[in-house]
Amino acid sequence: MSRKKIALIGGGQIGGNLALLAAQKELGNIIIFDIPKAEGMVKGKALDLMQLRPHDGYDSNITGSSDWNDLKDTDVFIITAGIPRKPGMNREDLLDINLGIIKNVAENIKIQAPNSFVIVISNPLDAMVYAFHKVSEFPKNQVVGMAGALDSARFRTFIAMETGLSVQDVTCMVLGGHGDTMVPVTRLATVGGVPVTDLIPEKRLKEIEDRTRVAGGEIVKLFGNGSAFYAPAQSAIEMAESYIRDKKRVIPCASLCEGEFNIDGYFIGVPTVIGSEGVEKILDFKLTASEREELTKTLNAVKKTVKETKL
Ligand code: A3D
Repeated sequence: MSRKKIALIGGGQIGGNLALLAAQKELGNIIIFDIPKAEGMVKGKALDLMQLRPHDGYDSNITGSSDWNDLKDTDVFIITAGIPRKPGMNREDLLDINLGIIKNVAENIKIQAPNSFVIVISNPLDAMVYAFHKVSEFPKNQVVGMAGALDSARFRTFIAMETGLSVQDVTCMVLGGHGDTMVPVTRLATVGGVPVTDLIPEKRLKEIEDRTRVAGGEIVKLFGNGSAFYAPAQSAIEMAESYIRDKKRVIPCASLCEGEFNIDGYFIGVPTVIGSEGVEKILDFKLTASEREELTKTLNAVKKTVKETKL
């Protein structure tokens, strides 16, 4: 079986970490792609990563490029091309610049690899994945956005920190858009199968939910320049791995809903099965009245940003 070809569009903070993690998991051969001005940077990162492999013996090949022709017949794209937030900015402030970039990337991917599976990370996420889908005209199973995987990992982290229990045993999900209106579904969060509502007082749980909603901003403030990159990279790698190894993991992802959760025509965070067919299924389930209300609120926020794309 030949190795998969994985292209990372954008070789900045997240892109470099994606390359490292994909190599460590030996998901395939990796190309870090960026604009011509950054070609030396991505070629340098690729060479540096090549020289890390002998220690643990990863055989993935890693290269850098700014030539779209090198990406012909790529199996998996992970897109981080664009600019990240600075303190005081919200994700929507990135729309104008990143929209132009995503459109260009979508047109090129359509030419080079029309059968590929595409994971979008660039912000504002829900609008960028929508734009990619519109411009590329890819079937909905081939396009997905990474956000819920990260937001849920943040929620899990805060619950583990609060209880002092292993993060490995914390299960929970965050639904909705990748913004301050996201919906941590606390009712379904458990530690080793025990409901968190029995482990953490309600008031404290509310504070953890609130911290989860603004967890990205908390890191932006600390950095002073740029946004989180380690956890976002790992979250996207989990999704890519599930596709490449046909694991059929259930991961909250921005998937195109066509009736699920009464949402139609929008990419938004919902529990998604990722396997060798890409987005294989959305697992719809019954929400409580207040969860439904929160989901409507987050959907309205997504709709507003999507409208601004004029697509
Ligand atoms: P950064 O380190 O600036 O890397 C972005 C890279 O994209 C740079 O190297 C640019 O040169 C490159 N780039 C710009 N235009 C193009 C183009 N047309 N083709 C190819 N490459 C291009 O940013 P980062 O890696 O920290 O973040 C990347 C994006 O991810 C930003 O939009 C962030 O807001 C977003 N992000 C999303 C999440 C989610 O959970 C959805 C989390 C963290 C960051």
